[in-house]
Amino acid sequence: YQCWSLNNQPEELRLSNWFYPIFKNAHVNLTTNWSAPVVWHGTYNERVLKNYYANHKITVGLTVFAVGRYIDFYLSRFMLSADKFFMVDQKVIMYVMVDDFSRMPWIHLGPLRTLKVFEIKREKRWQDISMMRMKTISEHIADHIQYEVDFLFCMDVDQIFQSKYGLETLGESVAQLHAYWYQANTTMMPYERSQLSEAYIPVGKGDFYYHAAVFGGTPIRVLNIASECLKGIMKDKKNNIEAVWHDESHLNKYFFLHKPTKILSPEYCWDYRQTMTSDIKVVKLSWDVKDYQFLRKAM
Ligand code: 2GW
Ligand code: MN
Repeated sequence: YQCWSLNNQPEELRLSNWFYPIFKNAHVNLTTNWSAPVVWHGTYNERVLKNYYANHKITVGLTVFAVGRYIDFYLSRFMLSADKFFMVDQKVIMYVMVDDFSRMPWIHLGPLRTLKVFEIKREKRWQDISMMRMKTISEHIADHIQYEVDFLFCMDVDQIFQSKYGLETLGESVAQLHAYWYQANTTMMPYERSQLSEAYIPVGKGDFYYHAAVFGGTPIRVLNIASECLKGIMKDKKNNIEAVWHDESHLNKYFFLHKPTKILSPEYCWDYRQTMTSDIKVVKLSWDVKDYQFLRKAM
């Protein structure tokens, strides 16, 4: 099959070496029309990746936010599962942003894992808790994260790692296919459709619907993603409009304008409430439950 040479991938990591579409499935794309790999379980060679990174030591960052009840409900499960499955045998720095240090769970992480906890102020509206993550992420990358890691992931806290989430996911800019929309036609996707919003994508345009629960890349690219999204969010605020899916709408606009260099299959952020199709071989990360009764109780 074709040998793709990937922008910014070292020679040894050309697709022909680590990415092999042995898993042929008529329903799913293995590469995009701009030649970015769509990583499914079975399309990558773990041994090749491991050997390569044995000689090219890296550190991977992971940002996660927990504000209010989300600290008590989700944070431990997220962190403990990440400790076990996220970038096994690689150096990891978890950046945890909470609105209350005193409720930070006391968690022992394995070797090769470091924890940095930051206190952030709590936004009043939940939409802002979600959207303003883009501001905090930008500030922290500019301040220190860019000097500390080679790759960075930004994730929602309401999810649990289920199996190895590894080196195959690394890239310059990485986007996550949304579990609900990966088989849909772009006209159906819940992009922002108002021209008044910075997140506007016209009907008939768009590539995929990406899930904002996971995005990543090199720190400089993630800084660009987050600061561009924040720009859109703030411009919308000035114009008194809010995109239908908040930061996710702006992220989709960003990846529409700046195509991701790697895309992760829905196995990398699966919702078990969805019917499992034969496409889904191994779930790496799954949505946690939403206990609205508990989560909505005032603090
Ligand atoms: C969010 C919604 C309603 C009530 C509370 C919160 C909330 C969110 C909160 O009380 N505390 C908190 O820490 N958060 C953070 O924001 C947390 O990191 C969480 O994972 C993230 C996004 O909120 P979440 O996960 O409840 O929203 P989802 O699962 O519907 O997320 C998708 O849509 C969001 C925008 O509406 C974001 O784009 C998100 O990235 C998407 O996955
Ligand atoms: Mn979520």
